[in-house]
Formats: sequence, C-alpha cells, structure tokens
Amino acid sequence: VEASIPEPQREAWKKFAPKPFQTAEEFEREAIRHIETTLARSLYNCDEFATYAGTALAFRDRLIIDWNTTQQNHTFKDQKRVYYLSLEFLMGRTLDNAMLNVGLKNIAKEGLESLGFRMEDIVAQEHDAALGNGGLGRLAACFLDSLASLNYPAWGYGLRYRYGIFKQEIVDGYQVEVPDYWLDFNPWEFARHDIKVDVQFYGSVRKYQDDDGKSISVWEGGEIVQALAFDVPIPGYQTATTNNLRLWGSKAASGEFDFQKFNSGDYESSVADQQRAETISAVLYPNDNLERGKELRLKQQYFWCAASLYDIVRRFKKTHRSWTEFPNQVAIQLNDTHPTLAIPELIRILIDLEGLDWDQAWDITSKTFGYTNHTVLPEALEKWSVPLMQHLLPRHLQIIYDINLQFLQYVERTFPKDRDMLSRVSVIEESNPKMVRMAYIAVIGSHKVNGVAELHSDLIKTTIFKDFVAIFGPDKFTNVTNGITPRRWLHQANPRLSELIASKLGGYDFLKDLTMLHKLEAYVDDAAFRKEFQEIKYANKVRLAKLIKDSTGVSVNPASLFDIQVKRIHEYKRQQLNIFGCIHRYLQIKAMTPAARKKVMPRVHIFGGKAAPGYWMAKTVIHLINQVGKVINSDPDVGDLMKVIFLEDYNVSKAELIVPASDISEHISTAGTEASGTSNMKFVLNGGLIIGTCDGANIEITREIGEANIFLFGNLAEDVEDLRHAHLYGRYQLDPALATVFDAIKHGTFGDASSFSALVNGIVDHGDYYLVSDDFASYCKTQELIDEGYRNQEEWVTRAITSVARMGFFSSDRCIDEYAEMIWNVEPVVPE
Ligand code: CBF
Repeated sequence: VEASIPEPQREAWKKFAPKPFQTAEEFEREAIRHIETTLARSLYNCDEFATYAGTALAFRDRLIIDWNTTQQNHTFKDQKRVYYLSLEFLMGRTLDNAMLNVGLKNIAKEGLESLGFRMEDIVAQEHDAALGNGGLGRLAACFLDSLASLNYPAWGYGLRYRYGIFKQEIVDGYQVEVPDYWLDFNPWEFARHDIKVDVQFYGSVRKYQDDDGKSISVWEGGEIVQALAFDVPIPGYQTATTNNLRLWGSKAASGEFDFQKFNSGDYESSVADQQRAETISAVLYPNDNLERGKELRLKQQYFWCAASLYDIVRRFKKTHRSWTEFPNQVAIQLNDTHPTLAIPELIRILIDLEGLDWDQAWDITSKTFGYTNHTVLPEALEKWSVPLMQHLLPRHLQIIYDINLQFLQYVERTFPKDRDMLSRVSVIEESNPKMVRMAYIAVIGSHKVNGVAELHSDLIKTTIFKDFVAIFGPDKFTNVTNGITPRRWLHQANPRLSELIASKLGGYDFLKDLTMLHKLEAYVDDAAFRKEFQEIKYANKVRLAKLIKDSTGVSVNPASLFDIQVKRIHEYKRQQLNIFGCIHRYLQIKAMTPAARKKVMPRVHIFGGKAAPGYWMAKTVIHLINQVGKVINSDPDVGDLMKVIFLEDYNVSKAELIVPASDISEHISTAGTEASGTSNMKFVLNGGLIIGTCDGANIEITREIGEANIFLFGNLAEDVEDLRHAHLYGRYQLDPALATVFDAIKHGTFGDASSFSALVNGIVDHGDYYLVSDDFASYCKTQELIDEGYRNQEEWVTRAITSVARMGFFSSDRCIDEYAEMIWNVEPVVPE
C-alpha cells in the first residue's frame, strides 16, 4: 500500500498508462521504437534477429499490461490459487504462441511484411526455452497454457537454469553434448530485484523448551544462498488472463565477492562463495526417468521449494487470515516427487517459525498438497541418502522422521498383525546407507495422488503404492489422463489444418473446446475436405523434407510413408525395436528381385531424441541408428524405397515441424512402462496414425478413436512379469527374424560389431528386460499392415480424419478442469 501512487494522482497516471497496440501500423511503430531505442540498432543495421527482438519486445509490452491487470485482479478477488511446482518447464519458443494467444499474429505479419520480413524467418530467430527433459516438462508447459486460457488464478514455480537441456550434435554417428546457453537475449523474463529469499543449507538444530514447556527447534549456522525471482508472463488464449511463472535464480547471499580476500591477493577464493551459490541454478539435470542422487540436485530441489514456499506463505499472510484457512486459499501441486521437500518445509515454517503445533501443521499441510506420479520405473523413483539429508537439511530430516513416526504408529494401530507392512511402507528404507523414499512422503503428505493415464493410475495402485491404498483407502488415488494444448500443438504447429477445421466448424472456438472436433466427422466423406486435408499433410511433409535435407544432407521423397519416432532415447521406449525393424526391412529388400522391389511401399524412418549423457546404452542406440542410416541411405539397391534419418537436437520447436508431417508415428514402449506419453496425442491430432503397444495413453486413444484407426501390437502389461521370468529361466526362443538382424550386425554390416554387442547381448544373454524379442514378430507384422493400409489412400484418409475428429478428450484444458474440480477445488476468476 505504501508503495502505491496516492489516490489524487491516480488519474494522471491512468491518462499516461500505456495502451496496447491494435493495428499493424501501431505494431510497427512499437517494434521500430524498440529496435532503435532498446536495442540501439538503426534502419541500416536491422537484421532478422533485431527484428525478432523488436517484435518480441512489442508483444512483451502488450503481455505486461494484461499481466499486471490479472495479478491485481487476482489479489483483489482473493480466491483460492493454484501453485504448480515443477522442476521442469519445457516452454519452447514464446513469440509465436504469444501472438496467437492475444490474437494479433496477422497484424504482426502484415507489419513485418511492410518492413520486408517474413514471419517464419522472424519466429525462427528465437532460442527455445528448454528448461526440461521431455514429457514431464512439456506437460507442465501445456498446463500453464490451459490454466491461463481457462482463467484459473495460478502460478508456476520452477528454477531458472542458466543452461537448459544440452544441445545435441551428431558427430561421426555419436551424440555429442554442447552447452545450451539460452539467456543471451531473453525478453520474456523480468528479474524482480526486490524479491529475494534467503535459503539456508547445512548447519545444525538446537532444541530447547520454552517457558511453557513447549519444545522449540532452531535451525542455525550453515550457509545462506539467495533466491532471486524471475517472472515470465503466461498469456491465455483469447482471454486477458495472463498468469505468472516464477523461476528462481541463485546468488550468493552477500551479493558480491569478498573484497578482503581479493585485496589480500586471494583472488580465487574471493569469488568462490559467489560461484558456489550460482552453481545451484546453473544446470538442468539432463536425465529423463532416471535419478542419480547427486548432492547438487538435492540442493536445487530444496532451494526451489524453500523459495517458493516462502513466497506462497508471504502472499497468504498479507490477507491476515487464520492458518486454518491456508488450504482454502492455497493448492500446491507436486509435479512428480522432485518438489516433495515442500512438505517438510511447510511443516517447518508452520511449527518453527509460526509456532503452530504438530497436529495443526500436519492438518494444514496434508490438505494443501496434491501429488502427481509420472512413472513406475524403479530407476526413476527418488531416494536420498539419510547421511546426505542429515548434512544438508538437518531440520528437515527430523521432520521427516516425525512424519514417519506418526504414520507408522497409525499403520501399526490399523494393521496390528502385519509387521512386514511397517518396513514396506516406512519412509526410511533400511539399507546401507539408509535412504529416504521421497514418493512415500509425497503420498503421505498429500490429500490426493494421481497417475497420468488410466492404465498407469491403476498400476500405481497395484504396484508401488499398493500398501498405501490399503492404508488410506482407494479414494485418495485418482487418475487425470494427460493432455496437450491445442493452441500450440494444432493451431501454431499446423496453421493450415487449424484453418481448414475452423472453416468447417464456423470459427476457432474448437481451440477452447476441443470436443467440438467431433463435428468434423460430418466431413469425412466430403471430397473437397479430404483433398485439402491430404494436401496439407503433403505440404507438411515437404516442410519436414527440407529440414531433413538442411540438417543431414539426405534427400527424402515426401510421397513416401513418413514413419516417425521422436522422444527421449530410453530402453523402455524401445527405439532399438524400431531400428531392428528397419534392419529387418532392409535385409528383406536386399533379398528381393527387382520386380519384387517395385511393390515395396517406400518409407522414410525418422528418429530424433536425446540420450542422457551418462546413459551409455541409449547412446549406443543413437549410434546404431546413425550407422544403419549411413549404410541404407547410400545403398543403390534401396534408393528411395527406404531412408533412415536421425534428426539431431530434437526440441519443442523442431517438434512443431515434425509432428504435423507424420503418416505413422511410433509409441512402442514395453507394456506398463510408459506412464502416458503425450506425443502420441500430438501426432493423432495432426492427422497421423500411430503404431503402439497397449501402454499409457495409447489405450485411451484407442478407446476414443476406435480400434480400426490405430495399429496396436505386442504383449500386454499383465503378461510382462511372466515373460521376464521366462527369459531369466531360459524358457524362451529368440525371434528368428531378430536373430537374422543380429547376425547382420555381428557381421559388421553397420560398422564395428563390437560397438553394438552390449545392445544385442542384453537381449540374447541378459534377460531381454524390455521384451524386444517377444514383441518383434507382432511389430514386424503390424508394420506390414501399415504398408498395406497406406497403399489404400482413400481408407487411410478416412481413418486420419476420423481420428482427428475424436481427439477432443486429449486437450490439456480437460485435464486442468479435472484437477481443479477433483484435486484443487479452485474456481476461475473472470478477467476485468
Ligand atoms: O506425465 C508426463 C510424462 O512424464 C514422463 O515423461 C516422465 O518423465 N515420467 C513419462 O515418462 C511420460 O509417460 C508422461 O507422459
């Protein structure tokens, strides 16, 4: 209040308050003003990058106006807010999305053309904000878009990594990681120099009794690192609501370097504190579905949770409500277990700093949090060693012990005869060293736990959280099937398809209510619609063929069947199954007569994705794909019948080009391993069919679009355990076609065979954990069905259009409404 303009002067302020641009001319004026005055460039010195920067700054100004109004309005309305805590936000580029969401892309296009620039070239200047690894981070970004579009008062909280996910280069067929320094020019963030939070690490806990005999804990000593807020505006689609994403950067608490050390000649250690502090937010850990237990990662997690909680509590305290109101004003969603420390942190704040007793603090905390589980893979389940936790966060470890004690006492009372249950559900794993099981804290400390697709939500209840279902009852566990934002993944990525749909549906309302797509089924037999639908797909394939040529030098024929698998490289996602399938196809073509070859359906097999730098087997898969491509793409016997492409540095902006260009995409994880998958949804929404296993959201996609429109294959989740057993006890036979593929690899057809021996041996000798051999025959058979299906273009188009029409369920807007109703209990706020 003290900082605001006094009432009598407000009229003067309002008179001069900035007005958002509306016309192409006003846009041009703003862009040029920024190019000249903010960037100090001139008419004679304005390239595409400067024009991007001017355009971005002009749009940023627009966003800020709505952002300020939204934040004021939310403060004024004082409704319950959602806080989405995610260690990853894979945002991609912002400008295109911002232009479309505020509905001014055409105006900007006109303005840019009159300055002599093409919109595509300008948009392409932007560096991706790649603060995530894959599905989990991109889901968070889609959710932010939906939260704003649906007018929910919501904030995202994350870390402002100086380096996002590494840039991938392919050198001699191998992945090489190059740092991604994305912050050279980032117009979309605002450093809030006034919002700083001190975050404590290490030290010790002193306990004493106060005059009333109450036990008091004081966490003292150790080291302080400062969290500095960077805010990113998140505009909703066709609404003035512009929410906030707050990312924390780390700084030394003292701010500057140590002058005394500097003056005494100790230059290196004079900056050591500063560097150590800044390291916390320096890099995104590049592991997807893999936890390595590194101390710096735990530091990142606490740093971010502590700063976010401080901020949330500070905002709540401004309203002077009683603490019991906290869960009525605040919903915090934990995106995976990464923010689990927020639970003991809130308890610490309530007990140690606000003086509440345990029962009150626990009641408030457990009503506030919801937890989303994204994986059942054992290697991805977070555990932290007790000695490390004791060292870094001594007070939190005590609180975790207290949570565990209360919980185990309850379990003992409820299941007095089941002693084993206590060790199974204990938050502390009795290993050497002892480990803290983060997922268990997240389950115990949240009022709802959800999985991200039906099969996955069922699996967590029967596997990793089985005992917890018995303890808390089934109602605590629920499902919210993932979704994607149709704004980015249809309207922005595939503008021609979006326009075609709008022309039939009477406008773009389907982008706000994706279920409206069902009306497209009426056009499935409309010849003109079908023709245009096909032309759009072809044009998108031409666009991708150009990207392939530019980045790999290989020419591909856009009339071929484009078969795409783009996602993180991981054994469970089974890119190895795909590349073995390619080799099998290649060997078949080689064995054919020229007459038989004429009947082959030409295909381009496109791969893309990053492997975690330390994940050697995934890197071997990348190497094999590149080696196979090298041989096949230059084999004159094969020509255009088959090409194998590895597109380097797969990221969000490349996905926007790749996804609309598929005929078939591959979602072929071992059944029961892919929690949901979201690229499957993106491909189908863009008129591509999919080949997939009965896994994750593939199952619900099948339910929605119909079995006739999807190519399912492979073993079911319920059979996986038995099959793995069969492998271990030698009761299985290697698929003969796969054996032939392995022979070709072993004979050096694709270069040094020893490079791939681990990959082959993992299947032949070491249990084939991902069941590649078991699914190989049905995979190859299904690929043949795809070839046949694609030959009949009329039927193929019918399937593709029908599928698009039935994808309404997979909008992230539907997810957000489900979270809001079932988990958060929040209502939208109508914008002013
Ligand atoms: O729920 C979003 C996605 O999260 C993951 O990427 C993850 O990191 N655990 C899963 O692997 C995906 O299945 C899921 O779609």
